[in-house]
Amino acid sequence: MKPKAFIFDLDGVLTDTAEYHYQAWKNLCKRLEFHFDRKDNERLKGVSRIRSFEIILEINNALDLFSHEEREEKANEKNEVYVQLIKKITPKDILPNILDFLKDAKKRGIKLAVASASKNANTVLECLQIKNYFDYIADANKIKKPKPDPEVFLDCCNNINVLPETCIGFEDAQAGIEAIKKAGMYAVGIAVEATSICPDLELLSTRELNCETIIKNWKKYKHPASA
Ligand code: B16
Ligand code: MG
Repeated sequence: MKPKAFIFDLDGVLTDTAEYHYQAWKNLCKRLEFHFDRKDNERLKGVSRIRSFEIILEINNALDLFSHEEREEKANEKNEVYVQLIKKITPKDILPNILDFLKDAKKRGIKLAVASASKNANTVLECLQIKNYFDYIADANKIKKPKPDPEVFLDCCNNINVLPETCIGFEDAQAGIEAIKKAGMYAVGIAVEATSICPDLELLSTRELNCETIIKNWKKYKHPASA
């Protein structure tokens, strides 16, 4: 018995784009004369683009300042800067051990998918040159409810024809762990900050990813659906 699929978050799991998101938001915040620092940026991990801008407005007590359309406009301005910045991404930006882990999983016949909140996921995967490893990449433009809703993980399961309880999800953000658990999947957390919902297996970094160990832990796990 082995898991049928591994479903990965992108930013913070396969690569680290947080710095580029930071620079792009910082650029917008400077123009708007808003406060925004690296600690604030931590709160945006795994959060959708528009929700990220709302968090920045909350931090600056400026929720009343922009209409819904204006918020979209500002978030798009941030994205234009972000799109320029991610052009710099190369295979060197793949996080440690990820490539070996993907290869090992593929060899074992485990399907691979990407469940990212990022509408730029395809571009990032192309720059990393790992797009071909995946059987399915969810399109964030088509996902109606952002993480912590399980929609993006369930969309992956549907498209690769597997049941969630046979899958393992990999995430670095609290909202993502919550989404995986709500989808009914086993959750592996990678360098997740203190969370209210704990992953089933916690790793300090991608260096600790190992198919053998993860499958062994997954087998020991008593799935709520089978309890
Ligand atoms: P975009 P993930 C998330 O990706 C990022 O962690 C988050 O910081 C970002 O705001 C979100 O994607 C949306 O990204 O603006 O490119 O659509 O962690 O779910 O892979
Ligand atoms: Mg992430």
